Amino acid sequence: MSPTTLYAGSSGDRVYKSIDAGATWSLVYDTLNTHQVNDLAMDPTATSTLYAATWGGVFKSTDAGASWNIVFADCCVFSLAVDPIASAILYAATLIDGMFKSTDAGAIWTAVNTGAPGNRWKSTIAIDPVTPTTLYYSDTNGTGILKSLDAGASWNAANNGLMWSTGVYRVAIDPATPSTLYAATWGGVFKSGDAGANWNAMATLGSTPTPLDLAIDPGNPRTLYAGMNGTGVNKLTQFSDVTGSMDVNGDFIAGGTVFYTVTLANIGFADQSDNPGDEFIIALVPDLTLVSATVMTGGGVVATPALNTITWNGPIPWGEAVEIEIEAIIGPDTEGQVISNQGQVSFDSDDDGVNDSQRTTESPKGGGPTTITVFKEEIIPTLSAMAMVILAFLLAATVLPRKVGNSLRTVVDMKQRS
Ligand SMILES: [Ca+2]
Ligand SMILES: [Ca+2]
Repeated sequence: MSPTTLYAGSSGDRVYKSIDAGATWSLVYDTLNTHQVNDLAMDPTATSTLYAATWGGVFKSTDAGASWNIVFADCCVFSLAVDPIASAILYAATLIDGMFKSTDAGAIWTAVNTGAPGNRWKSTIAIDPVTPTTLYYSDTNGTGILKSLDAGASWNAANNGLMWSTGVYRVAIDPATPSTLYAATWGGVFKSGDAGANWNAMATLGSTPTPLDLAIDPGNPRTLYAGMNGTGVNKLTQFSDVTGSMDVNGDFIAGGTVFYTVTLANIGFADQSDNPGDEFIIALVPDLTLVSATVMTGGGVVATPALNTITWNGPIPWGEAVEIEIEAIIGPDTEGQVISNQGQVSFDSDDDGVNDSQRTTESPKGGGPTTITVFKEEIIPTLSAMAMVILAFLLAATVLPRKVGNSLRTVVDMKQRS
């Protein structure tokens, strides 16, 4: 393969070729001239074989673009995909008639639209580079993204979480991790980490202007390029962004046992690694005595009772969270006091393997430090006594229903007589 050889399809009816990595371009063939070229595809195993998706159908060249022959006549073909492993298998997405497939390098084409509606404007195909029987099929006026797991035989919607799912210009697949997808939509760029089952908006690539196309940097799949409507290309490098929240439950009395639940959530779009230093640390205030710490979801937690300190180290994949539970005992002579704690989260905001950013944990009950107000002890027996009275009343009512009924009837009878 010659990575300095490029082909470009033009809406002004031409295919151009460059043999110097794009420095100069020449018109390779102009008999496609009544047919706007919407997409070009290359056979990965025979790079002189090219396919062009046009307003007149699919054209094929076997001589690196010198000559072209029509192999599939259709009013409007928007995009093409070639199976990267079995390169005789082709897909063509059309406007009116939906998706077509050829298994013989373009000689015969068959519609493959089970579960997919026709009439799909600006429809595109993305083919999984590792498992080419997995395909994504999008458009801007229909049902958004459809996914096939059986080489186009059937299609199902894959739009969960996708705002403006009816307006999808492109699905791009991370070549290193094909379960990671990006979608350029009317609502901006979205990312999926689970092969299209769920989508999350990437706020840093917004919807104004609309992203019309996407490309992933093959050398660094964290870097995306988005072609924005009218304003050129935006570059986005994805980083991790970790927040911490800390809730507390238990007996809020002197000597009572309490449990803190710490949640470290990676709300960014890159994985947080286990870098040098602690990703989380908290030193409990002296009114608390640390008992233990447990991590529920990965990484390593260390409780050091002598220092009243807990640390956690580990990775947090993007979109995921880690939960740590801390058990402690409230100290004596704390009645009426407010006990306040806040942990510190560290993360790598620029993907250089060094944690450079810190955040403090926030209480889910309104933000800021996580607080306990220690009850005064005399309140507790009062509440217990009340509970006993209610229990005794309920037991009595269950055992003596008939007597209660008679009393009620007596009251009613007396009222009727008066
Ligand atoms: Ca670490
Ligand atoms: Ca860093």
